[in-house]
Amino acid sequence: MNNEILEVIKNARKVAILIHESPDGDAIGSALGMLLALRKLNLNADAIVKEYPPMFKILDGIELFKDSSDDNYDVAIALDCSSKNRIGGIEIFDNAKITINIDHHNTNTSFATYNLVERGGPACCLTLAYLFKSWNVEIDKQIGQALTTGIITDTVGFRYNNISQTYDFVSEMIKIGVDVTKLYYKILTVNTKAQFELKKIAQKRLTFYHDEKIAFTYITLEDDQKLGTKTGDHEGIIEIGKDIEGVEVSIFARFTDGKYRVSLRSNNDVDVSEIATLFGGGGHKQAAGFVSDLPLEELRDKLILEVGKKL
Ligand SMILES: [Mn+2]
Repeated sequence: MNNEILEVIKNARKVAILIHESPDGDAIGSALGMLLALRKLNLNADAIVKEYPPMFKILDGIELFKDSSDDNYDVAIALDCSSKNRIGGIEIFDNAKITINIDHHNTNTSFATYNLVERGGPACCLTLAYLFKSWNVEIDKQIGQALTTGIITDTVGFRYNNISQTYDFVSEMIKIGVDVTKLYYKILTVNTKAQFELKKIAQKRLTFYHDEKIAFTYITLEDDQKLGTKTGDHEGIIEIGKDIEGVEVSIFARFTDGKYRVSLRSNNDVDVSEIATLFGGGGHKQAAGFVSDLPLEELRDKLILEVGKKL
């Protein structure tokens, strides 16, 4: 599969690199890592990313991203997307003759011509690290910084899905000069002012269910408008409930684009990707999500009921 993908990309006139909407560090790191790797191979590629949280501006090379493109691409690569409807720039994907899907979500629907899916892997960026090695592309400091970003964010600072390969890779990256401490602080630890205020609101509203094994909280459109919230400011809210002793499942809902976007996190045995799938979404065993048209109370009640069945 790895070599087939390389052949397809080498024969392309121009390659489009696409990621999911509301991109996180893994999506952004994957797009940047892939773009830089293809440049090393002297291939013609664009990474088309409409918008991303400003903290990622510290990544070397991110200025190469295009926010839109009218170009024609014969090959399109979707990175870190569990299903086709998650892709930002779907029309570019649909217009490409050959499509490639590289991902690590359990629930990936294998939607492309070529599918390289490491189900349950800690980050798409780690999947790419192995792919680039198999292509004999040297992972230099710049590519390493991009890929490490995805690993730090998708494992939420090495808290989820710990496997030895993650540490082996990050260790290699430290050896070639990637500043992991700085990335960790700038991308994961530091809060924007709006993020801090949102966390205060979410903490105050947090409610427990089922013997305090489920934690639920939410942010309204009014909260976001009042605080001038930007992409990325909701990061870390789901962890408030998750990090409370005895909580098995943490739920966070926020209203955006006319719908509720719901995130789920599990501390132990509950597979939240199964719950997200019931509501039309997907994800991983410990981290999943979906969007819903339901009003907040109804959504909350249905979710508590379904999660309760799994406890
Ligand atoms: Mn990911």
